[in-house]
Amino acid sequence: MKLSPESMTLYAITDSSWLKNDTLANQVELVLQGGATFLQLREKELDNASFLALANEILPIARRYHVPCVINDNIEVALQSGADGVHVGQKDIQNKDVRALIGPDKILGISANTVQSAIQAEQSGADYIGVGAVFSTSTKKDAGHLSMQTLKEICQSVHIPVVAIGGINEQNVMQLCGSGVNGIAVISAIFASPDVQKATRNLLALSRQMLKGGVK
Ligand code: TZP
Ligand code: MG
Repeated sequence: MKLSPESMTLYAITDSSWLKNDTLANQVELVLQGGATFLQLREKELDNASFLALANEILPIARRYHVPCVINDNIEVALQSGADGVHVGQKDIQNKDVRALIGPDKILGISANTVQSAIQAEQSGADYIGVGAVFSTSTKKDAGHLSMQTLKEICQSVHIPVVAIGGINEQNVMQLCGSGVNGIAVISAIFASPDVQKATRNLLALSRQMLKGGVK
């Protein structure tokens, strides 16, 4: 199996716009030391060449920690960098067979926020589904809000791991208890934190607790 459900426990997504006086490579190293179980490079402001250069810099770091690293949206950058896979949204997959483009061995993550799109994503060869926004977030302006009921129904409708995303922080992780998700995906609660390593460690512990059903 190229993707263990456990790798979804704490899925960290980069956003260099939060960087202050550090490099993304250093911040990623701290996040991986903190125990993140999966990494996605999501850099909306970079052109192809800069995104590829960044991927080439970050991938060896993720490899040292044996953490899978996927590229957001950009199939070309994913293939050229030799990343572990790609994560795409519903708009990115319209009229496109991403599985055929990346081949059978790369990880394919697809965003879905309805039961129908989740089932379709699984049928299109997704290895996992990202579902959100489960809480309100200012990181992705066009992310529609999703009820806990829909989240549960999506988890029950597919056979692949589901990771919840959107506005997740230390205060609300436990609300996902019993939803059926395999973990949490987080941008700002990690990368906007003054101490990314500590934030990662705390979120990892909380996610594990949530997955166990809330028992410490
Ligand atoms: N997709 C749905 S919500 C979201 C994405 C990429 C943003 C998540 O960012 P944050 O900062 O963890 O709310
Ligand atoms: Mg996208």
